[in-house]
Amino acid sequence: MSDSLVLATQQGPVLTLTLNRPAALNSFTEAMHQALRAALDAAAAAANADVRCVVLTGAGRGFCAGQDLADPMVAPAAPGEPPKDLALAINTLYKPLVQRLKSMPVPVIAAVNGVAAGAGANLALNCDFVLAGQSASFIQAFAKIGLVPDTGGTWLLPRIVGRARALGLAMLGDKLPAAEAERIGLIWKCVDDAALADETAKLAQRLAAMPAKALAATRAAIDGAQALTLDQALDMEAALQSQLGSAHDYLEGVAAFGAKRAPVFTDR
Ligand code: T3D
Repeated sequence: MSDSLVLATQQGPVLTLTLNRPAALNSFTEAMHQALRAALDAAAAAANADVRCVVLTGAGRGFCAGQDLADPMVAPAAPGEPPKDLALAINTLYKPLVQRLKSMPVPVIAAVNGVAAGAGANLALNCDFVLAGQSASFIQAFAKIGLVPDTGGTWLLPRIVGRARALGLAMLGDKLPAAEAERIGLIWKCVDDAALADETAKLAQRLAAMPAKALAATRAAIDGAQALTLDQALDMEAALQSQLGSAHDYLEGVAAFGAKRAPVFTDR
């Protein structure tokens, strides 16, 4: 297998990015962060109309074990040396990664093929869909090493599963099996391990044929509405419909409906 830290393969309009440090459960080094950002930036580039859905997954038996705790950027300083400031990694690597995911012009699916721990778990939860194999699990590992959930965990967890479960997951750091993650609404779906690739491909191809611009606006609206009053949300919806209603995909969607044919969406 290639020694690239992020493998990119494209099948039709679906780009799959595979985190590729299997010996360390695809934990994040600074270099893997840079490779993933570059791949996501390239997929998002306005000129890149070929990509209409992105899948994130991991090589080997894990999805991502979060920060590589041995990476020089974060590994505890030697005695007598000044402590490392972890905010540097957050501000320069994790925060931009979350912002990149949330501003992708196309849907992003996490295909969680094994353990997703710490920032790896929250990387998955920042995607639009999380599909997980039966043997996968989610661990908010931060408290076990004296940290708080990051990579958006403090924002995401209570919104997805409510405060009680958010605190339970974050303070105990227990392994949450994929089936239980689906049951409590933390993820979209848990499937048999053997079916994960096929189920992911089916969902990705389906999303790729949908109106990307409307899907990206839907993500922004659903997330953004969390901080709005109902009246503000109604105003935001009106503004978005105003923009989308004059775009090609709306005209195409309505025309296709009237003609009883499949629509061909191209806006991005
Ligand atoms: O620090 C900052 O910049 C702030 C940002 C923090 C973000 C974070 O993500 S903090 C949380 C970091 N992640 C963790 O604390 C998880 C640590 N890993 C584990 O708890 C376990 O590895 C797992 C529960 C994820 C999986 O357990 P298991 O038994 O299936 O596998 P293993 O044997 O523990 O790991 C396999 C190998 O991967 C092993 O290497 P070895 O001994 O075979 O050479 C292990 O050391 C390596 N590995 C796993 N996780 C990490 C890692 N190496 C470096 N960093 C890791 N996070």
